[in-house]
Amino acid sequence: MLNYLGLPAAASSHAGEIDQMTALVHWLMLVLFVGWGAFFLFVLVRFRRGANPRANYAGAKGKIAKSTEIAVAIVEVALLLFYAIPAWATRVKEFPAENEATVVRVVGEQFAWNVHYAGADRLFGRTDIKLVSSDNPLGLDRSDPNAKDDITDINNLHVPVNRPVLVQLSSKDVIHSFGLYEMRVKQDAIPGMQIPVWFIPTVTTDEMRRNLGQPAFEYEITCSQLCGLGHFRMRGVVIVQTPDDFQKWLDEQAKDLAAAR
Ligand SMILES: [Cu+2]
Repeated sequence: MLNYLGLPAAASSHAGEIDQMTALVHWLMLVLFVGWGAFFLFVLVRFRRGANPRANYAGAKGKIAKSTEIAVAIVEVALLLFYAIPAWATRVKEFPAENEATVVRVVGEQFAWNVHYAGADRLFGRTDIKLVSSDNPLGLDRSDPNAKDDITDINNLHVPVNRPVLVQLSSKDVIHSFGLYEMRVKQDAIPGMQIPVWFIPTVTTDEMRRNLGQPAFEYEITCSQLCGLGHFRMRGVVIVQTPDDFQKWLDEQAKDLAAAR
């Protein structure tokens, strides 16, 4: 719909609203650019040296310029107060209930995204920084009863379609930024903080591949904060599945976990 802006495909329930605001801001900026550009050209001609050999120390008194400036400021304040802030508030004031959402912890590190599901008991197991190793990047304490069924993964975020996804986002080392372009999600991951971010994916990966005619398409997780030398390779994928496929994946993970024990 808003393809003229070159936006990525939209695949979440709130994407349309964000795109509308992006378009609105672009149009406003275009009007300002043309308006102020024309004013600048006018001033160049009007106050050229040839027509004004002596400087006027009182300066020019332009009513139109002043009222235009005030009008632009009012429009900008209105956009912020009545559009941008309320739109942001709907994202950060209320979060989906945990029992109605796919709750997943995502922990950024140099240079990967660790993914942690609570498993069948819906309780996240204890994690401890002392247990962090290359085999256990989340430092998950498997001796904790809540951790027994926990599923972990790296750079692969499986989620079911049309159900809220509640990501509890944090970082192990430096500030990263969790960017899902097709979902119109971007949130900094900050060490020492757990920040909730949510979205409702509306198009499965398979469906999007068909829609775009790109069989290899993936919803990418990009780190959108320059976080170190390997920043460029800090990428993951979101695999949006049908509820059945997602459940199948969860069951497989649980089976692998039981086999490993
Ligand atoms: Cu990063």
